Amino acid sequence: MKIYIDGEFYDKEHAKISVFDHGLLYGDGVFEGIRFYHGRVFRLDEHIDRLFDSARAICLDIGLDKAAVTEATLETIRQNALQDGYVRLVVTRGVGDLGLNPALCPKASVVIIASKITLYSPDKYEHGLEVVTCATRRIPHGALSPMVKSLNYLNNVLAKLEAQNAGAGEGLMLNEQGFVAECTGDNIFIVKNGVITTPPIASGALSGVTRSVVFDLAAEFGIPIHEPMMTRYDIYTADECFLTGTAAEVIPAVKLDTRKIGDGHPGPVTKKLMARFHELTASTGTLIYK
Ligand code: PXG
Repeated sequence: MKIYIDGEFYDKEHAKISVFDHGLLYGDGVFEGIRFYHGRVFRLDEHIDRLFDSARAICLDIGLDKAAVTEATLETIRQNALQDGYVRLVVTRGVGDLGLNPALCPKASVVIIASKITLYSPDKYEHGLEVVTCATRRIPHGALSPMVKSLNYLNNVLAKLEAQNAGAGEGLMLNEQGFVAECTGDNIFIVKNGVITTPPIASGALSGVTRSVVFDLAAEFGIPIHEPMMTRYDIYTADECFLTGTAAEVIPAVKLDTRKIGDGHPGPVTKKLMARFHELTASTGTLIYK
């Protein structure tokens, strides 16, 4: 395995960063998770744009332009001769001292790992996930924007732990007001009376790249899609529910807090979106090997 660090490629054993890196000391940095299928990177430009927005939001100068980060990402996949997999793109504040001050970190570090990813089991795509509501609330905009895909994932990690301890596949996260935000690593959607609904970004959701693909597919299918503030009531009373994420793709959710959603089986709209999503990942994206 070849890993990119600041312009050089290293074997896995030698791919190391400093213990004085503020990404480690303070979670001071940003990241992206990107998928590639059949030699094409899916929605690469959207991921790069979000990375740069996340960096801008925390005053982090990546030190490379978008074209350079894009090329480094493609080259990392090529160095590993992969056709299908997952890219983890990490930008940290870089090496500083033991104080918080980011001004003492002269240069950001860019790390790119191309690998395989473990997905939910095929059984979950066929029969659907169980979701539980987490007591851990999504971080509020006033503390750290949940739109920043930062290296501070403790909020999500702790919520994921709750879900796992409850035996559920994913955890539903509410915001400080009790409105539905998203899941620990996925956005959430429902279908009710032929209309798709998902919480607005302002609720505390990440602006998911897969979420935006569902908006495109809804337009293609002529299905209305709305973004009102949502509560658990909306999910309990939905006809269908599904989650989206780079890792999860589009996956049905059939229970919330042990209650069946709809008839407790993946619904027709969810199945249609899953099928079309797979067509898109198989046929579109940035070519890796020219
Ligand atoms: N919400 C959060 C909090 C996320 O971290 C999504 C939604 C979905 O966004 P995309 O752009 O991927 O459609 C994410 C991204 C994991 C894992 O191991 C999940 C994500 C990122 C990194 C790792 O489950 N999800």
